[in-house]
Amino acid sequence: KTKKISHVGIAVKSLEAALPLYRDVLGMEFEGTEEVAEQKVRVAFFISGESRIELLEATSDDSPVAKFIEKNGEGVHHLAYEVDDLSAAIAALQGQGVRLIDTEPRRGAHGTSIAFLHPKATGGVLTELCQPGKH
Ligand code: CMX
Repeated sequence: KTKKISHVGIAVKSLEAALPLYRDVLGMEFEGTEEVAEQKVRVAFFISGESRIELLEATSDDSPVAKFIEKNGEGVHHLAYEVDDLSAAIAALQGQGVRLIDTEPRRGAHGTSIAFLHPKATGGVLTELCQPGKH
């Protein structure tokens, strides 16, 4: 069972170029950046009230984020929902025959444990499940 939206992921060409909009124009609290090497991305988190925005920048040409921007341009990349027990959530989805990108939890930003559902199984919305503080 999903809880709240953990964050909205937005693909950008440059974190530095996007930073002033989120921090200064929209007035969000900038939490800093982190490289998630396995995902070939660098991310920046912003807090907006009780919600989080994650900006994603590719760190290589074969990054999923680079491919996304090449195809669609910059924009909303994924929605992440928080769950209490990611392994149980993955097992439940598999039990319902849902196509997954990750059948095992893997490391996301901020020491979270994450798994992506395939956008073909979710009406074109790349969907992430996220368990805080697991990895
Ligand atoms: N939203 C919606 N659809 C997407 C998408 C996205 N963000 N990314 C890819 N797709 C679509 C593609 O348009 C493509 O559709 P068509 O077949 O109709 O052309 C299809 O999914 C397959 O995409 P692809 O790039 O051709 O195939 P890949 O398997 O190489 O990659 C995907 C697709 C979704 C598996 C890959 O983008 C992925 O693994 N994403 C999850 C990992 C990720 O994005 N990590 C960054 C975030 C890290 C974090 O939050 O910590």
